[in-house]
Amino acid sequence: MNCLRLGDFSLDCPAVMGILNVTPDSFFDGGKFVSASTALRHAEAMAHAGAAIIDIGGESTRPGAQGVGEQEEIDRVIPVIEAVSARIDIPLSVDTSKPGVMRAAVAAGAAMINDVRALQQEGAIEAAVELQKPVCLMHMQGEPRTMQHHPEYSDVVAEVTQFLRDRVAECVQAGLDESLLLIDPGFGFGKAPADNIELLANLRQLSDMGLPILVGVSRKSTLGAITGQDLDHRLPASLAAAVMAVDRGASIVRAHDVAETLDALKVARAVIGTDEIE
Ligand code: 7PJ
Repeated sequence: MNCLRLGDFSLDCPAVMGILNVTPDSFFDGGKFVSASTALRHAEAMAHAGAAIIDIGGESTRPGAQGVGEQEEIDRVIPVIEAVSARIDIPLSVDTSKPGVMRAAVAAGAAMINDVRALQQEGAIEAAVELQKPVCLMHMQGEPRTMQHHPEYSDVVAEVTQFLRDRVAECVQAGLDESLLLIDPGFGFGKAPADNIELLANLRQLSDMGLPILVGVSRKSTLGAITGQDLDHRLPASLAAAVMAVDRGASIVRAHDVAETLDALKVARAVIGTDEIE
């Protein structure tokens, strides 16, 4: 069963998107894969472990993170995208909000754009329309530097759903076909643990929009709040959350631990059957 075409690739869903942060400050793997050669090795390991996509990011969006300039982000991600796309036959996604980074990344071989700001940065929609690549639109309340200070919702599920509906409508109106869009509730982005849990429990409501759902739950702090485990001990909790998300309609799970997540999704796929996964 295919859930998304990425250029020459069609994905079998539920699929794992492996995370490759080329940042000095990401919350779990910050600083580990900054050079192109270590990044390439990690990308190869994730591809070997069964990742369907590798998501490459040069700006940390962890709570409290400061932004980086466009040129610095380009200098971080482009050599890695070039090195990985030259060596590994796997679609690459670029985790960015900046139009200049989107253009440079696609020119270097990226097949998809993953934007935690849902193309709201100035010029981002125009860049995406020009590039005509699949785009993941994610919900975030506020900005990374301050988003965890006072997240506030009267109905988190309704508000996130409405935001994504509005963004999809604006993107379609601007010239992006719906078939190029994915949606993501943005776990941990301006949300308290109770908000994240409510969103995960009600993820099905997002599938009414008829678009593939991407989720990122890997090692996030809500899992720490639930289990009491620190970052290094959140893999079992991450796998449980991934399976819950797929059971509620998620097509792509963004994860640090590719082999383990893929095994968990295979069990979900065997039990749920692929037909029910849109
Ligand atoms: C997400 C993301 C997510 C999407 C990050 C981390 C924090 N992109 N980028 N969804 N999280 N689409 O790596 O856990 O949840 S950065």
